[in-house]
Amino acid sequence: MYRGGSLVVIDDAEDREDAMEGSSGPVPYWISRESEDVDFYSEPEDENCYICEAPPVCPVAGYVSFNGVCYKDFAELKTYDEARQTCAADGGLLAMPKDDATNTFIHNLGGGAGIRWIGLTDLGNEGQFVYEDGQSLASSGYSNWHPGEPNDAHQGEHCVMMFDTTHGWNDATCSLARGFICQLG
Ligand SMILES: [Ca+2]
Ligand SMILES: [Ca+2]
Repeated sequence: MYRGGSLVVIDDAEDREDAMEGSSGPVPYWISRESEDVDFYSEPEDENCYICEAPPVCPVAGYVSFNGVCYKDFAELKTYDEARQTCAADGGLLAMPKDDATNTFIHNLGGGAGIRWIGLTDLGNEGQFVYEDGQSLASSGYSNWHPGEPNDAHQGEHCVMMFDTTHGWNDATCSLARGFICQLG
């Protein structure tokens, strides 16, 4: 029932607000002191009750869950390869948005406050974009290219970034230092 969480006493609405802060999904559980019945979401029946703090949804600090995948926005500027290594150090990959809801979610993680690398390149074959997990963009059924992109401009652009204001995608030079988004799982 406790799923590894710890118990804290909730005496009033303010405590409840504190306990709920930062939680997402079906946590925490309200547990009546008298009955110990588990009651998802609903208000406790008696004023002085317990709440079970669920363990973190994501296994690494700073990550936020969306549709079962944990994402984290990094504002620090890194090249695509450096960004990929940072994600790998957390046990993950650069974020791979494969639908509009996910694309919007990860864009909003950083508040749209900067360009972000996502986990998509055509480093293997020019024009054939592949996600970091090996799935081809063509087979994913989704893309969100900014108008006029990908254009493989300059000396060749093989790494994909998400623009800050539009969250449209642009192929860009992999050695540019930009923010990035990682995902776990
Ligand atoms: Ca290219
Ligand atoms: Ca481009």
